[in-house]
Amino acid sequence: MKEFQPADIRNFAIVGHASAGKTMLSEAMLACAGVINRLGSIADGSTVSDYHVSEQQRQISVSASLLHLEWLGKKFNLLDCPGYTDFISEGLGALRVGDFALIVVNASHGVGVGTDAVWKYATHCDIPKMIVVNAFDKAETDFEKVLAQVREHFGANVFPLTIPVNPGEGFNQVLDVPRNEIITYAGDKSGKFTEAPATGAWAERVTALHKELIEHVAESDDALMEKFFEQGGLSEEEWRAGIHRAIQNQVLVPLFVTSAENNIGVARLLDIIAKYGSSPVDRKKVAAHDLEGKDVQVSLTDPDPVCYIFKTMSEAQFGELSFFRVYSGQVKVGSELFNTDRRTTEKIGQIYLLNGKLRETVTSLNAGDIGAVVKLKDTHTGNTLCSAKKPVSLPKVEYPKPNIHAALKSNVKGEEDKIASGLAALHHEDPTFLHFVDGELHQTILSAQGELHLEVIADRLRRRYNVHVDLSEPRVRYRETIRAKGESKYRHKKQTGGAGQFAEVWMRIEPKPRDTGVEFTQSLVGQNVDRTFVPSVEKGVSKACEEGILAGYRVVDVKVDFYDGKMHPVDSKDIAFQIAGYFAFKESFLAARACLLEPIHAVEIRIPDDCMGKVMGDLSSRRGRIQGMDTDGSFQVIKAHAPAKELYRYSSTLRSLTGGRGVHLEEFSHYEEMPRDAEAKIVEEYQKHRAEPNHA
Ligand SMILES: Nc1nc2c(ncn2[C@@H]2O[C@H](COP(=O)(O)OP(=O)(O)OP(=O)(O)O)[C@@H](O)[C@H]2O)c(=O)[nH]1
Ligand SMILES: [Mg+2]
Repeated sequence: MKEFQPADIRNFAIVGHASAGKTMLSEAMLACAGVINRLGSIADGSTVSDYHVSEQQRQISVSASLLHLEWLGKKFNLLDCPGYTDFISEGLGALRVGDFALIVVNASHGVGVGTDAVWKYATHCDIPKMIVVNAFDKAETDFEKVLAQVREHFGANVFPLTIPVNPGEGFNQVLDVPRNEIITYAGDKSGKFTEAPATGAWAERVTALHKELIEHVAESDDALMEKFFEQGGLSEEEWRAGIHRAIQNQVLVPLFVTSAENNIGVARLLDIIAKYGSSPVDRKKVAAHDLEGKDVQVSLTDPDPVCYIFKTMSEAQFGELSFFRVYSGQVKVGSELFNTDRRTTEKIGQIYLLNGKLRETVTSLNAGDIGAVVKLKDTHTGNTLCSAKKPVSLPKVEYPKPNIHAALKSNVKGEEDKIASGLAALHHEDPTFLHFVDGELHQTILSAQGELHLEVIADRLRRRYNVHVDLSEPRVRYRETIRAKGESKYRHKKQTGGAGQFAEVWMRIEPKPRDTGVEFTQSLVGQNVDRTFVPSVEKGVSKACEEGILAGYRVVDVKVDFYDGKMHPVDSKDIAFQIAGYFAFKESFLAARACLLEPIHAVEIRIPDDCMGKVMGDLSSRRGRIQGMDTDGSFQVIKAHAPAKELYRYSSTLRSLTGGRGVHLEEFSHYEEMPRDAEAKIVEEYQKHRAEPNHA
């Protein structure tokens, strides 16, 4: 492939709500440019972009794919991103390295929650947007309605550069506003087209739209505005020169119509991107930090190389691929770059240009370009690679916190190490999920962005690391405590065979305030018990507290006093007092109105106004207690306390209650006594489990 200078590169993220047609649009673009001979399909799992098994099985995108093509002498780097918010990290990384966002809206479904979200993220990344309304081949699509809805969400600057002439079945004609023409696309999905001047009503419409377009363009620049008023319009040359800037400062948000499935409307979209779309030159300088954390700028024209790793992915037969964008300088095969975040040096091996899983090698990449390298030693998503002479670090993408949890269980013994190293490797690829081993409950907890995300992680573990894992509801960390005083005089005596054992422990226990733990004291008087046995008793008590008594959970908030006992001159020894202490505590505990405590989480829920009733009703059925409420525009923010047990997969519930518009955060707050019936159930399950012959 030939070399491209920054002004000839078009980097963009194709984003939008789930199933808008982003992957098909990417496929159609590749077909237009001749990268592929015919369009693949989602149903057959034959698109270039969705080539992973997890994508083909589910018929959705799970991972952002890097694709590239050449159009009108420009190199396009497309990043086809998943629409499901479960895989938001992919879109965030792509928007970060894109020079603009191509937001796809499904003509039948209109603007969805995912559309609003990506608009917001693109704005946050400070990149311009273009909009594609796709699938006008579907019956009952209404262009005016979608346009009005898009404008309602994203403002009056949204302006159609193309309009469907014959939407519905057989859709193949598009009114082209910049050209004043009707474009007819070929029926063979090749993307080829013929042009004819607009006539009749279409001619009138396009003339009016054309005028409006020129006004938009004129608005983007004071000098153009002046000319516009002086001349009563702009010359072709003038408005064409101004359109790029109008898109840059978003005085014009261009909207296009397509049928990706039939490759209609795509070729002219490519034309406009090639001629007027953002290039790396539009963001010549980006903010960064030096090694001391001071603000610096990386300039496109600096000779020293600076790259940002926006994605890493492990591929069969290949090892780990690191996807990067060059922000300055040139990256060459064989060169050494410094990883500022890890403080290590990496040697650049093979550099690849990708089209999904198809790869071609190049020897270097210029500033502004996007590619991938393999087998870096210690470089992960979010790292900066640069010249060791001038180390800088580009700001990392901020990912949302995971808020759905599951326990990961292996059905085969001895796989723990493989699972742990697999999870660590997957986490480097996808920082939006977390994992940790809960030593207390002996389970591995996976926290992710949604149920689908959890499943995809488990799938990847199974496939790549050949382990047999299942997801289940995580066990909850209950606690055990008492509500009254209790006591015991426990005698431990063993005289069968060998040396005997004797110890008697007299103990009193009483409740302590919440979150104060277990306190062990002794108030022995006289010589009934040798003081050397106090630590033995304490050890026995600690063991009982750790094991739990009612249901196998740790004991908390109890004051224990060892106040008297008995011993035997020969048979009393450390182990005897440990055992006596252990059982004395258990006895007193059961005599002290023992109960379970459950963890309560503080949740913050953000939902649209119209979902209040449903969400509040659901919260109260989960034993939630409202702590406060706030308004944020058309959203309500509810703060509440709810038992952890009741919040299992709450993010999925919230999504379905709010049509995907609600989000929540949760974190541990405190422990509380739990309702008797719920407690009885847990105790019963524990007893049943203990009674099983093989229980460990
Ligand atoms: N009729 C029609 N169907 C389309 C069109 N574009 C895509 N589809 C279908 O819509 C479904 C979703 O298309 P995708 O291209 O996978 O959509 P996406 O936006 O990439 O979806 P995610 O990446 O999973 O969010 C598939 O069944 C496509 O065949 C179109 O222009 N017309
Ligand atoms: Mg897709």
